Amino acid sequence: MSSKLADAVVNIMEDEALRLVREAIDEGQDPIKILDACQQGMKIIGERFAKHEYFLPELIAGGELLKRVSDILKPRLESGKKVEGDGSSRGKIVLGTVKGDIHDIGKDIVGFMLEVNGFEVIDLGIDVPEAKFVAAVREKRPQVVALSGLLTLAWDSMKSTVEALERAGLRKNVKVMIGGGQTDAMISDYVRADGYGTDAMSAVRMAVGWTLAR
Ligand code: B12
Repeated sequence: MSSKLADAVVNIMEDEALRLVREAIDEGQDPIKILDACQQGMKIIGERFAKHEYFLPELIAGGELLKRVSDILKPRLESGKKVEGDGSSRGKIVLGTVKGDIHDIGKDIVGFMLEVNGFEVIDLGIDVPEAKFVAAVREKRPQVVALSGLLTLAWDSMKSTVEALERAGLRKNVKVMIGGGQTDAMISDYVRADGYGTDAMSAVRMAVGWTLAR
C-alpha cells in the first residue's frame, strides 16, 4: 500500500491518495506509517521541483493534499501513538517555523503529536523572528523550544534564534530541538541545539526524555 500511496501523492492524484489513506486506516495500519508514506511522496515532489520537472503549482497542490491527509489522520494519531505517561501535563513547549520559512505542515503535525502526548504547546506560527521566540520563552517559561524549518536558510535562522536566547540569558533554562527537511547532527551542532529530529515521534521522544530528566 505505502508505495501506491506515495505514488499517488507524487502524482498529486488527490482522490486516489485520500482513498488509499482511508483504505489503510480501515485495514488497521499504523497512522504514523501512513504519514511516512505521504512524507516520502512529498520528498519526491520536492526533488522534481528542484529538477524543474514540477513547478510552484505542484508544490502548492502537494501541500494542500497533505493537509487533507493529516486532517484525516489526526484523530487516529490521537487514539494511537502515545508514549506512556499518567496523563498530566508533561511541560510546556514553544514551537515555531523560524524566520524566512513558511512551511508549516510538518510543524503542525509535530505540535499535534506533542499535545497528544501531554505537552502544552505554544505555537508561534510561521516565519517567526528571533525576538518572538525570546519573548515567548520569557513569558511562558517552557522547558523546550522546538524550531522547525525546511529551507536551507532556516539553519541560519535557527542559529540566530539560539543566539538570541543566549543573549537574553534564557538558553540555560530550555532545551532546544530542531527539525524538518535536511536537519542532521551536523546542523544541530551548527545551530547549537540540544537535539534534532526528522519526524514527529522523534520530537515527542526527545521532549519526554528531557522533561523526565529534569
Ligand atoms: C509542500 C511544500 C511547500 C508548500 C508549503 C505549504 C505549507 N503550508 O507548509 C509551499 C508551496 C508553500 C512551499 C513554498 C516554498 N518551497 Co517548499 N516544499 C514543499 C515540500 C514539497 C513538502 C513539505 C512538506 O509539507 N512535507 C510533508 C511534511 C509532513 O513533512 P516535513 O515538513 O518534513 O515534516 C516532518 C519532519 O520534517 C519533522 N519535523 C518538522 N518540523 C520539525 C520540528 C522539530 C523540532 C522536529 C523534531 C521534527 C520536525 O516532522 C514532520 C512530521 O513527520 C518540500 C519538499 C520536502 N523535501 O519536504 C519543499 C521544499 C522544502 N520547498 C522548497 C522551496 C525551494 C520552496 C520555495 C522557496 C519555492 C519558491 N520558489 O517559492 C518556497 C519557500 C517559501 C518560504 N519562504 O518558506 C525546497 C527547499 C530547498 C532548500 N534547500 O532550501 C524543498 C526541499 C523542495 C526542493 N527539493 O526544492 N513549499
